[in-house]
Amino acid sequence: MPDSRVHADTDGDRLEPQERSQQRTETPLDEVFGDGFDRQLIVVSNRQPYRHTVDDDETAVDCPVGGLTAGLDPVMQALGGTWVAWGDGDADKQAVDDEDCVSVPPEQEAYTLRRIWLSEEQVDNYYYGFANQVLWPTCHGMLTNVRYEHRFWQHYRGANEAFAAAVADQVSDDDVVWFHDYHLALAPKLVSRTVSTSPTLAHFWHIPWPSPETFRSCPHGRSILTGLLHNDLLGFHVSRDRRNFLDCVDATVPAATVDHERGEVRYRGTTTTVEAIPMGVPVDEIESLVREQRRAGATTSFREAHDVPPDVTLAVGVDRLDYTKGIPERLDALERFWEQRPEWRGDLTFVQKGSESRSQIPAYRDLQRRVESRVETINERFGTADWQPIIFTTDELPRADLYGLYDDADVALVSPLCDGLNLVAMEYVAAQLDDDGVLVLSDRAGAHDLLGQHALSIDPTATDDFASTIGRAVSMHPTERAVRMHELRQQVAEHDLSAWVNEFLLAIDELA
Ligand code: GDG
Repeated sequence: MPDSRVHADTDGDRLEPQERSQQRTETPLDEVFGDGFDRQLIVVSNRQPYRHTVDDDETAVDCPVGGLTAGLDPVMQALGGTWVAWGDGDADKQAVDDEDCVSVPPEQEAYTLRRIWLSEEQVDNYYYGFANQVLWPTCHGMLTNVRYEHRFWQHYRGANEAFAAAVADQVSDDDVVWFHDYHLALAPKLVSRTVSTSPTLAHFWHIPWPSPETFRSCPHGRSILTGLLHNDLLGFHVSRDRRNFLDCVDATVPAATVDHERGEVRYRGTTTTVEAIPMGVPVDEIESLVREQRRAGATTSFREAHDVPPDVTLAVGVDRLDYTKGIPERLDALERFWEQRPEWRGDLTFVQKGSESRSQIPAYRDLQRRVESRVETINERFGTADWQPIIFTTDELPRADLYGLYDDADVALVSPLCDGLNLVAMEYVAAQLDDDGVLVLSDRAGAHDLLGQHALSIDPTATDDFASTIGRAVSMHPTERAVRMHELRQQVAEHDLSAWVNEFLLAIDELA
């Protein structure tokens, strides 16, 4: 069965919709998102924003937690339109009408969710196969994790056809279709071939784009590129990915003309504008949830539940258990730190929240075992009767509790080996209402382009340097913390979620 406990682009654990709406600040959304945008929007993503399940013979609706679905749901509520996604809930089929549509959110009915159905075989080969064992490791430059089988590709194409057919049913002339991520690279081409109308097609690619040298080994790489070249607009988080994409087109698609300076590709009658527009996090909402947690005296509840005394410094890492996130490297650096700085034994506790993810794939199961065993070794080596160096949990926290934990944490360790952006780094910064946290950030995360100047920058594989940076973070003078965090918060506020949506919609409006 599909894994439903992972995050952001693809994935998500589930919250009751009521809980989500309680978590949202009272903003006049239509003034925040898409100001002046009056075209019908069709969002297309692998994961759906609402899922119907059967619970004790009763139908329940839950929501994914994570960047993409949680971020775009308020946009769709404000603008209306249709969201096309895979119906993976066991009661999803009962909830839809004859056209596979259901109005959401259940309590407000602001837009239409159009579900498409995938068989178990399709999910195994399209989602766990081509998307997550070919494109994901290739785009992250981790070619040793690539596993390719021909059936992966057949089903990837089949699933993209199913998404494209659903879009074709819904779309009319002046509409904007906004595809998301690496699951749907062929859908733009399939839609443009199917429909007689001419909607604007736009795509946001949430993960990195590799160099031509790496991309060269991607099975069906040319089809992936030409699929995307049917979009009018293609967005990446950072300019490095945009540049790599243009270089890959140059190297792989001779029929395409690439204007590197303008970021435009002309191919078979379509001009694709390629932009770098980094996503953001809902800063107002995070701040208001942190304030609520403070009022309720709940920001220290994680610490209290795990018996960490108030005077112990707390560092935190929050990730899906993914081999791109650099979790073993982080544990190596912490071990080195406690080795070299014994005075910090008993005085620093590290919390690693690691959500289980894609556990049908061997590389993910191996990673989880490796992380668990490293945590055990370090805890046995340094732990004492009243101090556990590392608290590792796979439990999902409701967003308010997660933001409360960020608020309580003195330091965040964000150490991916490769990452499109990294929302956790931005969420941690947004939650530092008193400007008193320290962000340690890998120079390989897209977020480093925005935050690298005021975060403590690390190479996640340079264990000694990483360990001494942890030392610097935990002992940083409050004035330096405040100066750095103030700058970081300004960056994150300037590039928040609504700024991302508005910039992307504006870029659509500005297309020739
Ligand atoms: C992909 C790209 C890009 C985690 N644990 C809990 C929880 N989370 C939420 C975090 C954050 C999200 O999951 C993870 O987002 P990331 O950006 O860190 O990572 P990916 O899942 O790999 O996302 C990435 C992103 O797409 C967006 O474009 O930044 O580079 O790989 O939002 O808060 N949320 C809750 N409880 C948890 O226990 N509520």
